[in-house]
Amino acid sequence: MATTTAKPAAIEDGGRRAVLTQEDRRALLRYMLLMRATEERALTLYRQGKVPGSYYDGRGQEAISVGSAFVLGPRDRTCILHRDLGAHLIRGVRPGRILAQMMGRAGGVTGGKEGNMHFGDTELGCVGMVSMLPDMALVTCGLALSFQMRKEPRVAMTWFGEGSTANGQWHEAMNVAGVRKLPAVFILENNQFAYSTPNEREFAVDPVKRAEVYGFPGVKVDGNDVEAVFYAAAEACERARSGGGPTLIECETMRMHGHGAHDDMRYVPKEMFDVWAERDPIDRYERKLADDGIDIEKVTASVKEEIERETEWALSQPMPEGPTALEGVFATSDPHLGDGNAPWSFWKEAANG
Ligand SMILES: Cc1ncc(C[n+]2csc(CCOP(=O)(O)OP(=O)(O)O)c2C)c(N)n1
Ligand SMILES: [Mg+2]
Repeated sequence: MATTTAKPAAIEDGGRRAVLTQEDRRALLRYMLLMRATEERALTLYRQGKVPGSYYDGRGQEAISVGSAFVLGPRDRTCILHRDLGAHLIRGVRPGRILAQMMGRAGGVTGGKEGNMHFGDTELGCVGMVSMLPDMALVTCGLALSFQMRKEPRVAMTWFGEGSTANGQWHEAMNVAGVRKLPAVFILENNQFAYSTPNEREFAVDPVKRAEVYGFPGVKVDGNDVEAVFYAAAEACERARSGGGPTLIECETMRMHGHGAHDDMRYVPKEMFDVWAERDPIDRYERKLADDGIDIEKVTASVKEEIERETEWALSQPMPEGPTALEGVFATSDPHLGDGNAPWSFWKEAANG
């Protein structure tokens, strides 16, 4: 059983050492702050009645999508779920496009079709989110299978909550990934609840242990420690790229808001909430980086400025024209996915030989 909580200091990726430079660490903090600022702004817009339907966020879980998506190379592909805004931001979706998406505006990622979380920028290597949980795990297997058949050293990564692991499709995805040794990385976000159902009513055995029965490693990390998530994901991506097959990474965390903005989460015991509030991933990382001499104020100020600018842009976007509702419903061309941004310094070095 390969379940571990150990954090490697540095791991190999494609024969090169996967380490985080100070610039990388500043970027990790910036993306977490950007995710939180975008979500806080979206919540304000929701309360102002500008976001139709409900609104879902990943408060408290920022270290997971940021730490894992940061590992990806440009040609890797993603299936991003509803608490993982950090992954969209890292791959290159601007906050303004996300805010416009939430408001159903023409400038949103889907051009005003759907709001909330059901989106993905195909040009940046992301499949649009499928709401039925956890069907994105199966789509991820399809992407990974195509990389394997073409003998390309690429990775497909997806994210899902612990509640999703109770569904049949999840087990089918794990099975095919294990049987075929697919280059897939599954990020399991255990945020203690599936809507109002707590962990003890969800499973009898920690879901990370299920990886073993499907024939691949399951790794458990502190999901509120962005570097722990990064190193676990880096190791998993290296395993996938080198033909070693999939990895399931369970990130232990807590959903610090209700399931959606309509949920007051009164079913969460106060003591439990308070314990997790002390472990806020952003506060923790700010303290760590400040101790290492990084100017936190500078990073915070640039995020604040960016979010103001992006909000202004999103609010200036018109509502879509009626006839556009009929466009893009079915694929009219080969739906190739484009490459995403890959901000980790490792990829710059790789490009420079
Ligand atoms: C098959 C299916 N059933 C129900 C839902 C409605 N739903 C959306 S999110 C959610 C909770 C999922 O819990 P979990 O997987 O732990 O993710 P979390 O919301 O906690 O991040 C539910 C029930 C759905 N999207 N798909
Ligand atoms: Mg959950």
